[in-house]
Amino acid sequence: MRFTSQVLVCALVAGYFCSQANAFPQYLSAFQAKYPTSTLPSRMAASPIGENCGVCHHSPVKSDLGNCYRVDIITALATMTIEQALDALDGQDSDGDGVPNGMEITAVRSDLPGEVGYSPGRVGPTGTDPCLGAGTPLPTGQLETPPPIPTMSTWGLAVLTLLIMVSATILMQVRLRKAVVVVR
Ligand SMILES: [Ca+2]
Repeated sequence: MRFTSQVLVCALVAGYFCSQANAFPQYLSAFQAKYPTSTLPSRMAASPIGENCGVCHHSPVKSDLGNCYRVDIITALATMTIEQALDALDGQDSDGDGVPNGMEITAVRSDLPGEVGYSPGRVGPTGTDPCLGAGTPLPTGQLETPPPIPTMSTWGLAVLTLLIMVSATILMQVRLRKAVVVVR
């Protein structure tokens, strides 16, 4: 009887961990299906993190809360599927760096030719996680906050306006001179 109970408990525990282990590739597959151009998973595998699960997890510890993106995914999964959760989080900013998740994941990396995507759960030049869980999060060692989109300063806009006005004035003068010559 005791032996039977022990076998049952072992089977349940093994089943739990198997289901947990199987869930991760399923979630990663859903991520890759939604963002097929992103090279983030393979870059996480090549980084000090060492595996593509680092998109969400603190490798090698999978049982902790994970990075900011995973925190949001866990919350969303309470009421929806992984596909719906990824859709719902696409426009949100999980790591609080000012850039929506979907935009981070699909951004072309000017600093890494051929690579696409920043981490939606990590920030800064080392890829640290502002939502630190209980594990041992390794930095990516790469820029994980997209550089700000360059915007034109007020002075730049004023100079551009002045150049356009001067160019238009010169063009009008040239056309007027040609018109005068034709009339004469
Ligand atoms: Ca972000």
